[in-house]
Amino acid sequence: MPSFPTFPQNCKSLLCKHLTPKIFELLKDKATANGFTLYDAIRSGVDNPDSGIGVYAGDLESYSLFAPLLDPIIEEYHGFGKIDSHKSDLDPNHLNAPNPDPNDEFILSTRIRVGRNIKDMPLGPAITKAQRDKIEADISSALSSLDGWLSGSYYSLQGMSEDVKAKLIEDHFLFKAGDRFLESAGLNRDWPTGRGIFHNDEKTFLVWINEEDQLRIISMQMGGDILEVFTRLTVAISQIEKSVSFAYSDHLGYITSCPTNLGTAMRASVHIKLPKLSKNMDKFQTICDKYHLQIRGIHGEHSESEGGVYDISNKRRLGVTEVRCVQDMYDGVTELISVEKGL
Ligand code: ADP
Ligand code: ILO
Repeated sequence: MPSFPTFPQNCKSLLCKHLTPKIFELLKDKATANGFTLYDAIRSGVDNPDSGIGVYAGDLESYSLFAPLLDPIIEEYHGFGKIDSHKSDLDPNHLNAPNPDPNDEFILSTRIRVGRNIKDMPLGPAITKAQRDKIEADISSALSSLDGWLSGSYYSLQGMSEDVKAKLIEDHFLFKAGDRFLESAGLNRDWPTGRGIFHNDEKTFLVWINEEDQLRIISMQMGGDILEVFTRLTVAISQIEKSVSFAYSDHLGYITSCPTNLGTAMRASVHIKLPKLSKNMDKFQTICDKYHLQIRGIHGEHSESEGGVYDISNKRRLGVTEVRCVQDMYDGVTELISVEKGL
């Protein structure tokens, strides 16, 4: 095990904040049953001091074995304590979300995704190539048996032409290669084998296989009908759950490789045009903070905004239900639209 890492003075990651020499000494020689060590968990944040969080888990056991480091990070990110428990609610009837932009003036598109990982398998940072390939085969086969509007095809990344890949990424359907945070976490090993995307003809229901999580189940469409997008996602999840068992704990909800995704593993977002409000970033940020929202650029995390269009999504995922995640986004977006209109 390398020695206690040094971080630059301006480092703001939760890893840098919570990894004390005492915790490092306590955990440095521990490894999970899958051989995942403290250093494996923190490598991404050490290599990338501009990380917001900086840690990844290799398996469910990582969350208990490395709890002295991970619990305070989880608590600070989600406001969720060691003895709290997580509850799920995927019932669209509990969501109050009439389209906040019926004339399509502000919201370009809506996307809601959840991360899922296979029960009793290591997570991506600790998985072997054989295990990852098996997941690709099992999940793509389970997805190919879906019918009706859920039916679609699986496209493996390996066989995909560069043109098709570039178009899918440009159109916001496919993940990008080469993320340096995932690279250091060991999530890009054996790239591109074992990875791919399933989607229906309309590309309103998609599943990423073996990216940051083993499944990213996605519902998306143009415009602001958030309820329709959520409803489609809940139907898709329940159909997939008929043939696949996901990693879940009563305390942490759905288990994911990044602690920010624990719980619901849900990110509900809109791409929204806010050219006036975004000229006053302090005001924009204050409204987002009030509704627990995160601002991203339009090509995903760590990307920039273009033409006053932003990706606005729920920040909380653990200790709140799925309905609450979407409601946070909905309530905040409604206020953002109202403020933009008044400017
Ligand atoms: P994740 O959603 O899994 O956290 P990213 O932030 O990297 O991952 O986003 C993945 C892709 O989804 C990117 O191409 C991003 O632009 C696209 N995306 C996210 N939200 C929306 C949205 N509301 N409409 C269209 N595309 C979206
Ligand atoms: N490890 C990166 C990303 C954290 C949150 N995003 C996810 C789950 N993709 C960081 O610490 O900034």
